[in-house]
Amino acid sequence: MNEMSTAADYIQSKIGQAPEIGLILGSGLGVLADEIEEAVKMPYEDIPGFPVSTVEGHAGQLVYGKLRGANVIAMQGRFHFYEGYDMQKVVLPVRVMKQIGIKTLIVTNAAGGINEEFEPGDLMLIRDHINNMGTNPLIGPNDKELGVRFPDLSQAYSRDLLGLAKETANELDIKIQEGVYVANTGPVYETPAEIKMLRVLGGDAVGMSTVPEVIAARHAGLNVLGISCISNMAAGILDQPLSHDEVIETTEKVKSNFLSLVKGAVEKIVEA
Ligand code: R1P
Repeated sequence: MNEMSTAADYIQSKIGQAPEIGLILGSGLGVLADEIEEAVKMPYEDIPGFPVSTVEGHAGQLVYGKLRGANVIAMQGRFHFYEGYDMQKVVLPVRVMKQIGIKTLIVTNAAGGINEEFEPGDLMLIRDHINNMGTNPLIGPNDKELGVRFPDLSQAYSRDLLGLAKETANELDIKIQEGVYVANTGPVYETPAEIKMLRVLGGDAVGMSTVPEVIAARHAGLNVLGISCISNMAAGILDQPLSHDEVIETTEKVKSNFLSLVKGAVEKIVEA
């Protein structure tokens, strides 16, 4: 049995009904998993073949249960390429979540604002992305069981889900931005010159995750909703150094809007 099926079997032995929605919770955003009711928690180290989280703000467990009446499974902590995991490992959880039944993936992250109209603490719905990582999780032999050789990414982020999330934000009176997420490998934050370049290329926010997961999700036919928490302005915009502590502090401040937006979107996805 392959790594994916072994992990999926383990998770299925711990949970009830198949989850409809998978969530990947970014730096400092794991708090959403605490809202899940009737929670079944599975530490990554107990799941066969799973990597473990090494980054602060990433608890390192899967949480299954009910959110606004929907069966969901959330990754409280993700895996980043810069941690030393190869791309196959970075996207393994997405494939496992697909195997256990999810149809929709809500992917979240903490990101630096490139767009100067943004402010730290803003939430940005991801309209599109730029893969600036220099690699891709689909490199290598294509497993036809997972998806096609040449996946179409012309609508990597579902327009329907984007509309539904906007509607949710409006109803809840939550300020919302929309834009393009650029993924770099990290772990360094960008230089001011790189940020200038990314702005010219059309980027609105920058981070070190999400894009590999979204590529694997689209390959697997999942519908994707992406949400960035603008945790700081990217290098060179404000005259101050960047730090992961600041990232975590901002996500803490934006917690209540983030929780309301995601829960509201989940409710609408299930109703749709
Ligand atoms: C840097 O502060 C970390 O925060 C973001 C970056 O990608 C990087 O890992 O984390 P998430 O993308 O996991 O939210």
